[in-house]
Amino acid sequence: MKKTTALLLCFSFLLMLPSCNNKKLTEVVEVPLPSAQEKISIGNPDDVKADAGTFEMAKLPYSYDALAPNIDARTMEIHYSKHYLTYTNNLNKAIAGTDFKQLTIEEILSKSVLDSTDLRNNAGGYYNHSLFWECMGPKAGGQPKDTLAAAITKDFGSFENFKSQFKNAATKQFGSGWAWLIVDKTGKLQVTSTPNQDNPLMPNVLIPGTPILALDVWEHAYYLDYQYKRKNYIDAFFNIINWDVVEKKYKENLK
Ligand code: MN3
Repeated sequence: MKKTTALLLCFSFLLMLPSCNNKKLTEVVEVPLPSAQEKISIGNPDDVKADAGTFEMAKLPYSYDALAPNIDARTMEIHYSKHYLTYTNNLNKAIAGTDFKQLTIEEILSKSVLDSTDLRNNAGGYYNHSLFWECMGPKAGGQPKDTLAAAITKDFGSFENFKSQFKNAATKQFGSGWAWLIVDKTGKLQVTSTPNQDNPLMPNVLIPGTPILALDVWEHAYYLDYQYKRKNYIDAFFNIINWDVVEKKYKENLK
């Protein structure tokens, strides 16, 4: 009797095996694929807000995907909503309870920010990115017009000369940093570059002046799309420079 029960149990078990296998196979097939909503996770820059503090994030004047294919949407989203947000929050923390709270960002940068690495990096990061966003736009690129075009020709010989100097400065900036078009204290246009989050308003720089065009050459600005090919990113930047904004800034700095 016991033997019969054991045999029956074995037989039942064997019968169950194919059914288990089938169930497993069905489960594998039924793993849900990511929905369209999960694949597209690009947010809205207007939803990103810095913590309460003296300085607010400059509004991104276009959507994250507006500069594609020159700068992809994911890079723009991470850059604006993570890197720039962090600089803004850390700048506000660094100046909380100090006299710097009464000053403009330009005044902070031109004063002794160099004494504090924290303030130097975050005030620089805040100012540099705020200008960078503004200098770019969809349906932009081409060449400057009118007053700025004439000034570029006067100070660089030609637009092509300016372009090659600017690209050279951006390419040769070793490691992380920025390339700039600035108006120096005599009103002349110059190209320069700075490391890290330094900028030409700071008292330590080789060529001081007021920036009117900024290019971020930190790897976080281009690595997802361009990897090590910084040169291709710099070339693409020229397709999205908003020359109307750059000219407006140039005119504000005319003596
Ligand atoms: Mn950056």
